[in-house]
Amino acid sequence: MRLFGWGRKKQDAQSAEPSPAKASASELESRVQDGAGQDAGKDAGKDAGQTEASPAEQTEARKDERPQSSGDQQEATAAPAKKTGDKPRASWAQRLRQGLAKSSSRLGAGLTGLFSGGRIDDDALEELEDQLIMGDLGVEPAAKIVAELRRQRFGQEASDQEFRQALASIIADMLEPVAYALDIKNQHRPHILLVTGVNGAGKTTTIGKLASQFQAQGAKVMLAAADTYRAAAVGQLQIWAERASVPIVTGAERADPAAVAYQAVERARAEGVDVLIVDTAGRLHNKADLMAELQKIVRVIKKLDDSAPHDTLLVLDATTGQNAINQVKTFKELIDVSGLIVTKLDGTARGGVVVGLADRFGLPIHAIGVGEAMEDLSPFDPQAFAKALVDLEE
Ligand SMILES: Nc1nc2c(ncn2[C@@H]2O[C@H](COP(=O)(O)OP(=O)(O)O)[C@@H](O)[C@H]2O)c(=O)[nH]1
Ligand SMILES: [Mg+2]
Repeated sequence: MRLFGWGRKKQDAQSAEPSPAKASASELESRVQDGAGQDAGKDAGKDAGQTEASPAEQTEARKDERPQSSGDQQEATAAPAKKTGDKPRASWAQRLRQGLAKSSSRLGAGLTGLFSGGRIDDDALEELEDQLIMGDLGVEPAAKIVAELRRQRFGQEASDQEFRQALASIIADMLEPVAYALDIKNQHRPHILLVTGVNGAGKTTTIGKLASQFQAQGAKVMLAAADTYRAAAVGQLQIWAERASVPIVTGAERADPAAVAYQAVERARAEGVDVLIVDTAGRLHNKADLMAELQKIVRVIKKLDDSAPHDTLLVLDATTGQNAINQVKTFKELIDVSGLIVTKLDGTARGGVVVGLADRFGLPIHAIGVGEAMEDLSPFDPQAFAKALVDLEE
């Protein structure tokens, strides 16, 4: 049984719309029965009183409290999909377009000169390849895209719009195989997400966004501050925990991160937490240190749950462009990365790197971030992404 709307593969999302509400209702019932609901009250504050309300009432209650708990930022993604599903999608599409504006204006400007009323000939394709490489898609993906466009449309005349459509559809096809929303099942409780990535990649911010979105969908969430390398890192996660009204497990400064993770798993189990998200340090003295630390965290978590971590996410900063590719290579050597989240697509013209990541590694891309607010993280939608990237209107 899948618990959360967020946790379903995109392909399932349309067909199974009403089920998450049902699932979380029975889930909440069983929580109340086993007494875990009361514990939630201690830490998660506002959610406690809602465990006995009907799902509909909970939805309303959450909507009402949103502005108080975290500013007015959660509207779009926090609204449960069962309502209509349309509005949040539309506003995400807008934010995605705005977010990708720098990338698409770089690529889009190049395309405009290329294809206006022209024919898809050798010159145009060659120029397109250059534009794609300059747009940070990477040399190989650029060559593949051009080869496919050549195969489909060589010699044809096409309007600017038709060129962009053909291009977007080829790019979307390349992205489709890696577009998996995070698949949180209640088969593991807690479902443990280990979040890794270099310093500044956006780990803590992403954890905060995930926590608030899971929470808004009825999950009981807990955070673990296992980035003990800098005191500020714990404080930053604490702020996100408060904003999302979720409990957090911390240790003293320079505490053993594995010990923090261990305590968090113990407590999450005792309290019937659905999703435990573990923050980690991204910068230690050297690569060997980092590997030792991450592996120790994993080892210690496994003592309590052999199947954990259930997801090992690598957070990547899109502004680093092709360097993101190197980061994946490095982290794959350090730890068993199960999926990627790409952040800061709003701050860069290098959004094309997402295509390179998809093509190069085939690792799931679970979500992308286009800003610092709660709702600026969303499951990765290849069609919308490809269209926004080539500056094609919906
Ligand atoms: N513009 C933008 N900034 C982001 C995004 N994600 C994270 N940030 C910012 O990037 C900086 C580093 O993020 P942080 O979560 O602390 O990274 P960490 O070191 O990996 O935990 C912070 O200032 C965040 O607000 C995003 O999607 N867009
Ligand atoms: Mg951090």
